[in-house]
Amino acid sequence: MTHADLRSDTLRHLEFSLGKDLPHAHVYDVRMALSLAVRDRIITPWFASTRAAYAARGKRVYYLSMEFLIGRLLEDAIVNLGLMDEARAVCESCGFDFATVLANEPDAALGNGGLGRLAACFLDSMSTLGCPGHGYGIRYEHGLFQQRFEDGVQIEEPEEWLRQKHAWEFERPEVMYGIAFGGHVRDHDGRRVWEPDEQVLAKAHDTPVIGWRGRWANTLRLWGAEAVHGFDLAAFNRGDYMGATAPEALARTISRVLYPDDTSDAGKELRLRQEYFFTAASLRDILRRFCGEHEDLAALPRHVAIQLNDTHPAIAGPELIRLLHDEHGMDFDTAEDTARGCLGYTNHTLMPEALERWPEWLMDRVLPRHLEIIGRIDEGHARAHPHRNAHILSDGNVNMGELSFIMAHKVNGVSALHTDLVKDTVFAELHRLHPDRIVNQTNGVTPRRWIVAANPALRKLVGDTIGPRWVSDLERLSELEPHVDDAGFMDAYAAAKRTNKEALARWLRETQGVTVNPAAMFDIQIKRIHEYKRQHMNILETIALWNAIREDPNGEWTPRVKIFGGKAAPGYVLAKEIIHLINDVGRVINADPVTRDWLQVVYPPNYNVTMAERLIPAADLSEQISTAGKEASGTGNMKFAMNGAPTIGTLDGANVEIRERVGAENFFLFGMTAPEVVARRTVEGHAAQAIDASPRLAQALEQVASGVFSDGDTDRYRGVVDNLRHHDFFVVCSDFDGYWDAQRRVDAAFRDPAGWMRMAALNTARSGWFSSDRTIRGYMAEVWDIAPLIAPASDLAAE
Ligand code: T68
Repeated sequence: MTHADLRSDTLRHLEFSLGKDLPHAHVYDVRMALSLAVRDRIITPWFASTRAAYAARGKRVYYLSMEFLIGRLLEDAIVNLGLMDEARAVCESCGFDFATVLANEPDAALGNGGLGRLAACFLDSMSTLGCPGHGYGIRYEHGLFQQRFEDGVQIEEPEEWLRQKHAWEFERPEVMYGIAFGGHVRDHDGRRVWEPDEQVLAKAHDTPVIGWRGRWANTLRLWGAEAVHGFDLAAFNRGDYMGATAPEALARTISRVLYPDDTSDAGKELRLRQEYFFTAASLRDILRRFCGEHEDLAALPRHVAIQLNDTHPAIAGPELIRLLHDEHGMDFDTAEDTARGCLGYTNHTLMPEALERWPEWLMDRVLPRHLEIIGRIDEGHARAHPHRNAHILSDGNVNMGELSFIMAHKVNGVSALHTDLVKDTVFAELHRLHPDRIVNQTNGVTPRRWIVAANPALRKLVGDTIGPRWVSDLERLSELEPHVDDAGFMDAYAAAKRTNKEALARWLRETQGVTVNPAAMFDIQIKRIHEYKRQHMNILETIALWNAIREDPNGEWTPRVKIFGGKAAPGYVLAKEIIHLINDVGRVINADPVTRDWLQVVYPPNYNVTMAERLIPAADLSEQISTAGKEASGTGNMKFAMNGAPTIGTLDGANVEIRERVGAENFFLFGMTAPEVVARRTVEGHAAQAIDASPRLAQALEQVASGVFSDGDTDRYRGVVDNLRHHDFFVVCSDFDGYWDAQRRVDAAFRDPAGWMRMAALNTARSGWFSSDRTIRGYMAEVWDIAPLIAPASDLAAE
């Protein structure tokens, strides 16, 4: 395909799909027209993949996730289709800057953080590998809230990504299911029959997901909620205009918002309804597809693998049993075994407050038949394991973790350490009863988005050095390793990093009005704000560093820009206090002429996928400093490493595996191990002890408490300070000195530019294992038992 084709298709869409001619086109029109022209090029491989999947009569994977944090899609599609140069030329020939056109696309924030972004990376890898499947989720009208700062305080505003037409989706009004809620269960001739009292329609919206070089495309199917009878004409005719639209508004609430909560179950009935809504619609769709091809429902596990992304779709177990038993007449035990044969469950957290539990009374009110089925599953499990001590139903609650475990044939953690902890802690008892069920699948990230699209400078250098095959076979990055001794390569590697840092500096100047020195170390911590991720430890270390520089302004310092990004759940008071503190500290430090050349703090608001794509390629240092045992895996840590930012971090989540692979000498380790953290917590007064032993920490805390950063207000940070001094569950105080020391090792290392760049390049060369292609291969072999339908891309001749 040539540039002329893409241009004429874009102009055709501009005219006939957007109703504009070029002289009057706005950047929106050009972006939409280009998106449609690119989308046209996905259709043929998409159809071909669908046909191939049907022809194979084999197995398909269904990835059920409440969240798909896909971000922008145009550049991704262009990159995968290899249309970069053409697309740029089209924009320029139309008089538009390519980057401006790409930036016009809203960032689809249909997720909170790691869990949602992982689902998006998995879709990309499944399409790249030719693993036939669908992603199933919710088409939220409002994605994760938009964050802005008012005097340093987080303000949440609604996200409006669907104000404009979504260029990538196909609405499927013919694929619509009625999803029932509430009511009662009655006995009819010895059969239990659910008589619900409410129905909401689930309508499908499909987005094709194209893999590398367009060799395969799967579908992301998102459900939108609609009313069965959307408009009450009688009410309207009576003049009750609000009442007339009430049924529609009520039904739509189900797909209205993404819960902005990545820590604890929202505890709301609406959340349970959302979970059932999309799970039930997806299962109906899966069975419809299966029944179109096969007769015998007992064969379901041979054709259907359903993966539960955390417990949010856990109701899939009882719902599938309900469909097979109540509606298709399969006997209960066979239905249960059949469902289990299809289901896999991925655990993403060990934090007790994040494990979903629903009160039985609520489950009974919303899903009465499901509660009965859950009771029967629990009883069956108890009969089979009389001495067990793990219950689905306990203390008036339905434990969704236990339900997911018992209803899945495989359960997985998301990093080696996390999987070990899953076996030893949350599911110790169930693991003892089912010793073969838990497997590990360490997370990964797609190099198409996180290197090829996000870091063109590095992409070019890698391609020029080792050829093009690494993109679909990331372990080939190891071929870069011999080149770290080649001065020419290392100069180019440093130049690529410098280019990215200058681009970030420009963006910070233009959008935040902040001037930073691109020669300074860009030290970045971007992730959801949470006590366990310990952004407050980072800002306390920043204060201590500021104090140290002020005491010895002529000392040997390393210039640093500390960059933060991330949102706090709106109801998480302490996390919001931490955001305020970072902004306050930044305001004071950035105004200090003594330290200005050495230390700056920057916190651009509204961190999202698009901002991550900008920040990660420009990073020198990756902050992965969670309390050991708390971060299930992390995926940002992998993106930083492959983009050449060494980690300062604890032995937590996938940091452990990153360190093993990049080499201990290319990783700044500090802090207690997971067992040491557990032991430390049992020491009475551990925080006070640690503060007493660390004058630096004591001083920084005292400055925060006494109002140095809050215009003398001694109340503002009472929450954070008191928590650290008296409680400190996340052992910030006990890890502080270790963190400080590691940061000084970082300073020293950064003062040797050649040594630092070597470390950065080795991080790139040795992080190929963290491709989500490797992760998906693992799921295919060990959880889904499915083979790809295309040959490995690495078998292809180089382009
Ligand atoms: C993250 N979990 C883990 N949860 O914290 C992270 N939770 O270590 C891991 O790398 C990542 O999952 C992928 O495995 C989350 O992101 C949520 O976002 C979430 C959302 C709703 C409710 C609970």
